Amino acid sequence: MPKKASRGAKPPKARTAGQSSSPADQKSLHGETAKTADLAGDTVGPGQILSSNQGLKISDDQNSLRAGVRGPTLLDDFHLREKITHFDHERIPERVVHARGAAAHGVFQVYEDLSDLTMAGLLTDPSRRTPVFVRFSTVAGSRGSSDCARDVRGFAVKFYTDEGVWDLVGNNMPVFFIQDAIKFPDLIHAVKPEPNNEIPQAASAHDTFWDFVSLTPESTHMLMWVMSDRALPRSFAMMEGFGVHTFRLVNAAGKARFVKFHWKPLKGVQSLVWDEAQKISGKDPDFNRRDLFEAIERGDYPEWEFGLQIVEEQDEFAFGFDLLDATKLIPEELVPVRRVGRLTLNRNPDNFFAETEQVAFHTGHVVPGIDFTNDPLLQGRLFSYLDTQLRRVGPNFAELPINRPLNPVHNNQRDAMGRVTINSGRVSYFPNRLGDGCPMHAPGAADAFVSYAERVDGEKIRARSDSFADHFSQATQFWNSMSDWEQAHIAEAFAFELNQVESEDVRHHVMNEILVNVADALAQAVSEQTGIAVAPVGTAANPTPSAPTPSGPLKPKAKRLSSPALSQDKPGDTIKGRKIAILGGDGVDARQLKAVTDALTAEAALVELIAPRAGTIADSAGQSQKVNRAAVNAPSVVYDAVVVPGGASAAELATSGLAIHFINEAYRHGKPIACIGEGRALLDASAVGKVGAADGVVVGETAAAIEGLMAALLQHRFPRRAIAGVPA
Ligand code: HDE
Repeated sequence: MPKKASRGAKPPKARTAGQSSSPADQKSLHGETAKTADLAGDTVGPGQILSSNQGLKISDDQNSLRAGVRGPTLLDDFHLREKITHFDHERIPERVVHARGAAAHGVFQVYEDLSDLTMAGLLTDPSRRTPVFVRFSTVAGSRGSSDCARDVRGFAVKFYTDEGVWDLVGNNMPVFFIQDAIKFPDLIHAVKPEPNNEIPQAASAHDTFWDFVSLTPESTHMLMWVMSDRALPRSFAMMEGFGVHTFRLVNAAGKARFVKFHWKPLKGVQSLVWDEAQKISGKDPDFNRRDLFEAIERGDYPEWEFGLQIVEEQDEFAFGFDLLDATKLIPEELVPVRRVGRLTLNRNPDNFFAETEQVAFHTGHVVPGIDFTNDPLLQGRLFSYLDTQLRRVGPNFAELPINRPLNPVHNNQRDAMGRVTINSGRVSYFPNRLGDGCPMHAPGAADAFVSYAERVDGEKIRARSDSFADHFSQATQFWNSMSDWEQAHIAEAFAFELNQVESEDVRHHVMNEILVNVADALAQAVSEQTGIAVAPVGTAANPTPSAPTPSGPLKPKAKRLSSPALSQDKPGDTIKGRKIAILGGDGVDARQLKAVTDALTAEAALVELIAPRAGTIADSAGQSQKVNRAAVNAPSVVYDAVVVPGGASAAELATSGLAIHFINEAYRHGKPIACIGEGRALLDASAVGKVGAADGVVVGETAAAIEGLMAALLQHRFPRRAIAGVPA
């Protein structure tokens, strides 16, 4: 076995744990010849000679074997056949959902001993650094789709604990569309591209999705999240994560409590805006993936605090909703999130396929001290994930380096496609005498898993508890908790999606069986932007509901619900990792350029100098400055803010359509704009110049402009700007 520290402990490019990578294991696999084999991986390096998979040195790999230089290729070219056939088989099935993702290694450490709550070793020993592998994903799109689709983000964490692997397979939203796993194939069929023409890719803005949700009122709360800016994370490092279901923590005395798991990003929760996200999808479809990779490469490690919401068993029914219902969250104001540990991602995968693609999460992977509840969504997931890995990665998926536990595996499972372990001996059954009764059971061992002995008693029925029936109150709570601009973005998102829907029937039902039950203001705003009339159920225009499980209208007291913790309208406390464009050119003011660059990099923000062409420019002091990107390669949408220094370049930029577009677009997307001295010429030439003073638009001399810029960056975006007259 590899040393534990080799998995994500710290940047040194330690190889991902692989049972066969250590000399001891090589020996057990291949006897004395093992020293030549390194099954854990092969890095291209000096002195290596090209060989076939059979170990044969290859003299020429660029010309196939032919009969004469212009003759046919010969069938006995075994090297050509091996190379091409291996290539033909390079792809494995993409994930049926969450196909597009990016991942990183890291480490988790708990702050204090939580043994009062759980016996899980990773949560009781503050000195333990548990290696992790975390994969973020979008749900609906294919592997090659854009990062910035409006969608839920997966947030799946594999903890390689001393007691075995724990997979916490969560999302960046705390609730889900459906209450029962049996509906999942329907939900996914509805949201995926339509089956007749495979359109649209990675988008919920089409008829089948809205048809389904209009008939599934339990999805309303989740719809609110997906139509909010939470569905457009600025960075994986700037989104929250949630275990979604209610789980159980069990301590060594056997006492259980309910728990909701949270991840709180130390960079704060920040989003894109919809127009920006759509444009990034074309300009840089790898936007979030690139951000994650580059941040880790430069040592700006994404971090989250791990949070627990604990509910005592006797309080199971204290909330007015069912803890087993995954369409509900527990407001943080009712049960505070206790921050108990930290996750740090500090190493990029070496190989996307071997790690990010082949990693196989399974909600059934828990460790002693963590257990399930009867949430019917979770219960379905418990078999779905194992099933999907068997099909997608294969029956021996758990043997792959990225999926292996740190501790040894001994059992009587054998064979199947792609088996790596060479089990010796003749015993592969239990009970046995020939193998000394091994591998033995561990009934009394403190670190053995024993399911929580929950009492289960019930009739075999297909029915849902009445306590799952209120589908609108928490949707309204979400709406009530939003600031004015967040509500505006939600209404605009519903309108955008419904304007893509062709069926008037579907549009009508979404409005009159879903939105009217969330909030009048929401229904009204969407109606104005879509032309769909508001005609609630029971009125002459809409006499009967069509949803088979109507929740009934909004409960009057829900109108007062609010959970301020849900709003993103909070200034951040760091600008680490934000990307700022400096628009320059020959003659750019040298002192201003240096001052603003120094101020931003001192705060670990990223600065890119953009000029009309790549290469270098000469600043006002005659010094050569490296251009990071040529203007045509540098759209405003991939930056968080823009700075225009003075100098001779400013007047030239003021005549550039690209530069004017850059400013207009950054303004529309609410981004900080800072013009230093003569840099204001570009602002005046843009449509922003006609708007007059606006939040987050800073004009001044060097020190004042930098001060204003830094404050504006902490605010992230200025979504209340008047943008109607600004084209982009
Ligand atoms: Fe998943 N989900 N899911 N899901 N899910 C998969 O497993 C499934 C659900 C989530 O980065 C699949 O390996 C069912 C909720 C993430 O590899 C599959 C149901 C939550 C990932 C599957 C749900 C999630 C998946 C597809 C309804 C948040 C990506 C490929 C009961 C708590 C993991 C795979 C990765 C992936 C099934 C609902 C999160 C098919 C049946 C709720 C983050 O097994």
